[in-house]
Amino acid sequence: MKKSSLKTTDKTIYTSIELEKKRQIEGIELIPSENYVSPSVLEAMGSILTNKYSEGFVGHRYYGGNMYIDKIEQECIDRAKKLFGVVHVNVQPYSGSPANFAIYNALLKPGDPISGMNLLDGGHLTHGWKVSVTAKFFKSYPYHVKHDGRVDFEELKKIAQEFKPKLIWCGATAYTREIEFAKFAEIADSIGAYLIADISHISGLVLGGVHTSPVKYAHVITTTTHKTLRGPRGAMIMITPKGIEKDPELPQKIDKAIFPGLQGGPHNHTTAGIAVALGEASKPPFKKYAAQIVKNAKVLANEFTKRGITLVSGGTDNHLMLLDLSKEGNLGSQLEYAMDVAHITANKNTIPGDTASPFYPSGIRIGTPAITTRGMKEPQMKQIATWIVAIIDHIKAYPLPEDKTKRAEFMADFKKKMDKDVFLLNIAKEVKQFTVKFPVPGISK
Ligand code: DSN
Repeated sequence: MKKSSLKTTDKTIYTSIELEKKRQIEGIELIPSENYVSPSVLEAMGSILTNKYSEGFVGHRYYGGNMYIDKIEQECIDRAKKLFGVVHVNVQPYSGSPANFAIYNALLKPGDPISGMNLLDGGHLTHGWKVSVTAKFFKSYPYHVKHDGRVDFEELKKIAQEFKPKLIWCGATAYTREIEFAKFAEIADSIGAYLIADISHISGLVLGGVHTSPVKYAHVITTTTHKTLRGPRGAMIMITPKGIEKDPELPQKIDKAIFPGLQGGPHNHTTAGIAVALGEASKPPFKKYAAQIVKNAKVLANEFTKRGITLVSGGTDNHLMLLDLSKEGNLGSQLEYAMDVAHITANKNTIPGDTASPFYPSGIRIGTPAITTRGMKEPQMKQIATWIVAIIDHIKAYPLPEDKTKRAEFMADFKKKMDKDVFLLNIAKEVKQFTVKFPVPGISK
């Protein structure tokens, strides 16, 4: 077949990809769950492996022709087992949510009690938040964080004693402190519950040695592969020695829950990409990378604090921080938009006990994995904080209306103004000049 390229075969999609490339190059990416993959991960993802069906597992497939796919999937599993120090790994979940659904599917019956961190406090939808099927099919008793932004273990103990959850989640999407796996394990073990560590956000930090590993404490670990781990969009489920001790049949239960329980054919190009990312994470530079993520986050957090911005929990131990902008006028949504105009990308986020709403929250979540991949270090963190604080000052004149019915119209109006705002457009120009010095892996202009 003649070699063609998107540029000639599909101009519409080609143009949007090129514009997205430009956005990624010319902007500062601060969404803590995003990253830039290496050219090798991109190559694996864009490969012909996407052509193949492979329902089943290594050596037990429902389709022929899987001799090379088997090698790739086995290599991916072996790398994950060795790196994390676990007994069994399933690398087929399509992403984090299906991985977590598979846990329910494998270990619980509908209606069983569970406990996870409340979404507004930093937890994930699939840990039992009320609009997720995980709260429709199971009885969810969420735990919260205290005023200091740290997990309320006294509350979790009470939940454990009173409702006897069969499964407890630890891990979060917007939690700025070390996950205290040992404390979670003590509570889960006291009632014989499964402890599942969802380390999607921090798996790269765990491999880099800058966050405690959950392996000694949890029975099962889930993680996405595209955040600090810097692989493609996908996920893994890992069973620890402690998990096998509790239930020797866990590997079969988990595998069956993924296929045929929940999914069909695995995404083989993703599996190859995960294997490549794990290979990269096993090399010494990854440790340096992980350490720099945390160093950068601490400097950034300190700069915000010095400039009078309140941070949930007062700082960070990991790759992210949560700016509490309630006193500035519940600025979460406004700041996300204004920063976008200035080519600085972050996401609005609830803060614990938020009085606004998940759609118009009071906070902004900021993280350093992507900018650290570009080679940014401490001096650049100071510059980024300077821009963000200047933007906050600039938009303080636009607090969120108390009247909920007025918010949509207010935001539409605000966006129109910001699109033409010279102050923000000038920052965008400065950001463009600044980012040129920090190449994005895998993207050439
Ligand atoms: N969407 C992810 C995050 O941004 O943290 C969680 O699934």
